[in-house]
Amino acid sequence: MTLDKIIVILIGLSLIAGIAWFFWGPRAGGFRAPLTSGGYQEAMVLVKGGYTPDVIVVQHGRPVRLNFRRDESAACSEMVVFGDFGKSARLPEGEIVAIELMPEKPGEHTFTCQMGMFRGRLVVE
Ligand SMILES: [Cu+2]
Repeated sequence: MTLDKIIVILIGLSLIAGIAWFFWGPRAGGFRAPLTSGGYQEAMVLVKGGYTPDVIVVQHGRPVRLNFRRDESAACSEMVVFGDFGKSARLPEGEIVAIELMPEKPGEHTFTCQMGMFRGRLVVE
């Protein structure tokens, strides 16, 4: 096999890998919480078989308010826990429960149901 054939094969493989990454790779982005009146970065999170959106992007140094609305009765999702912030809340079905956080520095924080089956991420930029 000559060098140019090897190069062609390598280019082909990297193209295939790029296409696979594009379709099946982790989704970049997430929901960017907009700044609302009062200076909060605010997002609604639907709780139903998981968290929607499950990735919420905020800026550090500004308060965050996440309004959870639980639309199911499964006991699994009854609590939401932000371990890194030492916060948790009960989510009565059909009610909007606000959780306020202050992300001081960039990083990633997971939030889960009390058993850790539902998972979401707060990405702080
Ligand atoms: Cu659970």
